[in-house]
Amino acid sequence: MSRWFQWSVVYGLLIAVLPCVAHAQEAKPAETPEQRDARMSWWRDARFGMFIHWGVYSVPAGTYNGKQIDGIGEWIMHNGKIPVSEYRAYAKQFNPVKYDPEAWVKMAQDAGMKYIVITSKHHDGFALFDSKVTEWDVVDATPYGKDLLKPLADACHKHGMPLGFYYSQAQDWNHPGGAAAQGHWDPAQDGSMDEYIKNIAVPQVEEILSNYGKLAILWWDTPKDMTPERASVLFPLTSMQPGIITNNRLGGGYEGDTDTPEQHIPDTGIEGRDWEVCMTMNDTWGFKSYDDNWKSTETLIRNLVDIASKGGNYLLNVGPTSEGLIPDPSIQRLKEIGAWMKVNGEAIYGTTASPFTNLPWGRCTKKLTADGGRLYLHVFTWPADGKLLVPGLKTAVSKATLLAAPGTTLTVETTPQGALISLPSAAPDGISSTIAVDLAGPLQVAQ
Ligand code: JFZ
Repeated sequence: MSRWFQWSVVYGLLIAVLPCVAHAQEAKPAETPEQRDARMSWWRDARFGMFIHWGVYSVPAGTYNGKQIDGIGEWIMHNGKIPVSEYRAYAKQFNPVKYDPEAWVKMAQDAGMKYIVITSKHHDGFALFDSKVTEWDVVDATPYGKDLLKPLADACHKHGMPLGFYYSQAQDWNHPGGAAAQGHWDPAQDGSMDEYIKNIAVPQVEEILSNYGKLAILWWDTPKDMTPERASVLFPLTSMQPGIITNNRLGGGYEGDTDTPEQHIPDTGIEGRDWEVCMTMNDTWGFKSYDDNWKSTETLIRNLVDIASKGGNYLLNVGPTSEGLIPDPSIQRLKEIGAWMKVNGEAIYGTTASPFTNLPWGRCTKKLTADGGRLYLHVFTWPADGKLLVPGLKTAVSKATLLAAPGTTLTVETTPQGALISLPSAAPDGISSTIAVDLAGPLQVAQ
């Protein structure tokens, strides 16, 4: 069993077992379920966000000393066991002169993404912001010399795009005492983790929560060696941003607001939890010059539909280059997803999970009201005979239309097996075509 898999199992267990330990510590006694629902509602409606992994690792871009280093690009220092001094030298080549945060926000919006989460500091300890507690940041260590988060925050606030920061609170491969998944490989990394938390993690979390205006999300990551005591000095800082949403990766038993399945889609929703699948478009979060294993737009759109049909969010990643450019294959996919969202977005935003367990032809999302509401049928496999059975649907249908052709009305027949919808011979969209089904009364589905 690989070390990585072992670590993943341990990490998964930690997330699962520890909440009972510290849940009481984190519960916001003042927050009622209704208040929590109000705090989460924009996020639940959003369904789709952009993840940005950016940092000095985009300079080596997967290659060290002429060798391609296995694994995800932002882990090159760890996987290549690169000494601190050698890794820091890469910062001299990190010069994102082509960085255009306004364009990034517009790209996300045009793709139908409703929030952005960017790495403020990843495991390599490099801060994309002007930190007063270290020289290992974009202002002091690079020729670029300017804070990268500030212009992005300004652009997000200007365009009404909720912004989140990812922060690696435990792993830090450059500051003494920071944790490392498989232990330190350079004596320069050695030191007290409690000193690291006190002198770097706590003040930097305060910086990112204080200096960039309204922050919607704090995305903790990898709670390596994070005890309840250590986590208990970090979690309270989030009260600096009222309403902020946090995830389940702080550690120390703090389960936060959202679960974070990574690089896979759970078979079903996660009972009683808000959850968000984070995923790369190729195989790396941070830019790698030779990772061309791009998922198709079909896969990405069907992932979004599948996740929404289970009640989750999709946080889809881009990994910009050291010049500040999002790779063209990512841009292309975002454009194609955006074109699909223009027609079908209402079937994703503000929807809740499917009432059906298995639809052989695709997925379902829904927007229910007290007297009925609307089902959205996402048809991946268009029926050759033009007949689509919605198995078990017992509620009468008042109207059925194609989102791609809102003027059309589809014929619906009620059968003992469910509702049978007559469809045109050709699917409006080869990836996923959406049928809006208005219910004539409260939803009833035979199980
Ligand atoms: C973490 C980071 O290490 C990675 O670089 C990236 O930022 C990703 C979004 O988050 O990766 C993880 C975290 C948790 C698990 C696996 C990879 N896990 O629980 O198995």
